[in-house]
Amino acid sequence: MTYTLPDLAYDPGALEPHLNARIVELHHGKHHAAYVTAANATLDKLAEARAADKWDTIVGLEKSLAFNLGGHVLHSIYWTNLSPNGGGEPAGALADAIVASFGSFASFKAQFSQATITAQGSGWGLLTYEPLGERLIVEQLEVHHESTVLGGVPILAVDAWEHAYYLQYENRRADYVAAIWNVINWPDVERRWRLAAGGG
Ligand code: MN3
Repeated sequence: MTYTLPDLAYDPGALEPHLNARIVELHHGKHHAAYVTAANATLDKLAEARAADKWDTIVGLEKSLAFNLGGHVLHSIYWTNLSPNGGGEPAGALADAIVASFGSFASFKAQFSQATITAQGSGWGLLTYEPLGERLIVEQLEVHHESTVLGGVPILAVDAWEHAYYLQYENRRADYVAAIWNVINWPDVERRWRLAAGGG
């Protein structure tokens, strides 16, 4: 099995003015694509190691898989979490679940924004369904795969790496995060939450 780069459901310029076309083109076509290629290459190298019973590279290969496949998973969520028709607030059962876990939508939004804005170096803000406690949590993910709660399912993922915003927002990550709320695809977040909470 090999991983493939999913197509965007919208034109790269469709998220403007909140996220400009060149950022989306490079981020999807170069950065995300590179994680897909590297994940597949790492799986090939692991197959070679198994076949030859040569395990001297296993530490590096497993780290590489976590980084690159983690990147592919996260970006696949990120692109579908965004929509030219997005913004506003979630409705219905997801809205109720957010209130149950965070007190209010405003409290959730403040926590998620701060987690994303203050991620040190390269990281992500995540809204994650945590199945053991059957609740929603915010995570401040480091790189693609560190400081995460095992078993949690991300339903909203916002990339805070500089390549996600620097061409448009330069050092103003807080402005990028403020703008991204205008294109959040809440129906997609709700769909992911229903699948995760239902065990799908
Ligand atoms: Mn990225």
